[in-house]
Amino acid sequence: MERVYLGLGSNLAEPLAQLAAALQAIGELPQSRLVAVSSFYSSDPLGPPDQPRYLNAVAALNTTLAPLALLDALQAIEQEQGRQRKAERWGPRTLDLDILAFGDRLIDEPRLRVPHYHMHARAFVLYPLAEIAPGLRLADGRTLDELLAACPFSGLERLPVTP
Ligand code: PH2
Ligand code: MG
Ligand code: MG
Repeated sequence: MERVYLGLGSNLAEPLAQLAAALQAIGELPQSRLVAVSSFYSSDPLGPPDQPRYLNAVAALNTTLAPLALLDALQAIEQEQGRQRKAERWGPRTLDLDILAFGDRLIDEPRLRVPHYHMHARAFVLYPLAEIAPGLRLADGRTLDELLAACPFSGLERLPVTP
């Protein structure tokens, strides 16, 4: 079993329902067990500003799936929930599922880089991650505490209730 951390995001078509459905689907992945889910956070859009606010969360999964098999399964969930891949970088989306960390692996492949390449600068990833993985050390040696210290809690609102 390896411990995987996943970032969830949505800013289209009822983000709350999108994340709830995604968590349900993640909970049904083969060879895997969903072990924790953070609070949900409303966050300023990163990227083009003319898009709705995002709803973000982080989940922890134990799995024996290989990284690319997990990526395939996550992309199938994104597709199932109406994800349309567009050229626009960081544009709006019904569902985005990102592998943030995968055990102690460093992965650098065309389809997958782990630890997630942008997570260090994203409050909407680091603060929910800290709820469910305090003291985490990434495979490249960086600690979550270090990353948090360099990433202010800004543009972020922790929502009181998680469905
Ligand atoms: N995801 C993006 C682009 N911008 N902004 C926020 N607040 N949250 C996201 O999850 C997000 C984003 C592309 O993955
Ligand atoms: Mg993303
Ligand atoms: Mg993504």
